[in-house]
Amino acid sequence: MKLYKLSPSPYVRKVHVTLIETGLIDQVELISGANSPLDPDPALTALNPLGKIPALVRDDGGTLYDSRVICRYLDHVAGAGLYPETRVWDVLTLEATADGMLDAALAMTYEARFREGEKFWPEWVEAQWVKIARALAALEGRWMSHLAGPLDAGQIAVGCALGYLDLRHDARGWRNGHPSLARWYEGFAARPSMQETVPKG
Ligand SMILES: N[C@@H](CCC(=O)N[C@@H](CS)C(=O)NCC(=O)O)C(=O)O
Repeated sequence: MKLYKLSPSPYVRKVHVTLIETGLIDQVELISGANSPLDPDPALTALNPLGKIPALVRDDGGTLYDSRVICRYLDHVAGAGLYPETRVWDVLTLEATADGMLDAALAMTYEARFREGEKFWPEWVEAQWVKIARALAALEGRWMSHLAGPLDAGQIAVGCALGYLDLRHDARGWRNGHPSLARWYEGFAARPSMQETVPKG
């Protein structure tokens, strides 16, 4: 298998952590490249018409995207039980919550990177942060017992989302008002799979 990646992408990190946790990491060639919404890599758009990473080329030549599809596929191949049948809807909802946080956080990053000067829209950026703040409150208020349970794909997604907040939106201080979540993240971030995939730059 081949995984198209870009170093600090939190969606790629979800897949990378899943590869390590499922023991499939040695079966995948990691292909690094540059990518941008304004100038997508043609090699990538040939695989994923949306021009987004991660994209996974399977051994039979078929390509999978996005991170949720790839993580579920890898779990299926490895039989790792990261989407356990008994609580699959909770796991998927938790993963969707974390991915939604990432979508909002990435939109904030892109607003600053691609819409400089007069195009920059602060109210819209704040509206994205409000989504993240509501999700943080939901994690702290409703999801802590799930997060404390056996490893699953929802936890991996939350870990990668919080790691991305540290990387790009540290000044927002997400830990304030979320002590249980901050404690959980401290333990989760110490996992070898998280340590090996710490984003750089
Ligand atoms: N829902 C997708 C999101 C992937 C995504 O937005 N990746 C970013 C990099 S962090 C990207 O490739 N952006 C390029 C673009 O938006 O055109 C997933 O979970 O894989």
